Amino acid sequence: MPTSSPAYDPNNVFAKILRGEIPAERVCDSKHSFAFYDISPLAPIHVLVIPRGAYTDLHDFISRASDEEILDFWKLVDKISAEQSLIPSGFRLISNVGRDSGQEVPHFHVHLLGGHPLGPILS
Ligand code: DGP
Repeated sequence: MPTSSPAYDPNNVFAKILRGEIPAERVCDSKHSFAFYDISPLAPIHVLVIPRGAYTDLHDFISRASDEEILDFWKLVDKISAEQSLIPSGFRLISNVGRDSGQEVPHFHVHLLGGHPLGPILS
């Protein structure tokens, strides 16, 4: 795995979860990725999927992670959507990137939301 970028804050809350310093309700995991329930769910099912590597956001992840890490990550997202019975009813993936998005935690993550009708994305 590559070393972290200068902008990566190793004390962000998801880095602490990965190090086991604070608890999280695990959903499942893989060699390079980890999934857990959001502490403030916005839907009946609200899972966060993160890479184990130190990446700040989507761009950082895609530009620095190995193809193996990237494939592992998206395969885990897909596996969770099936395991949580979100297929065929549907679900939503969101990844906030940077200040304008309101990204709170500077460790790349995808929100996987579902379990009821979600309504228009910009409502
Ligand atoms: P974002 O705004 O995209 O950076 O979303 C960060 C999400 O992380 C937000 O929905 C709340 C969640 N979150 C923050 N701190 C914790 C925590 O300590 N545990 C868990 N499980 N989720 C957290």
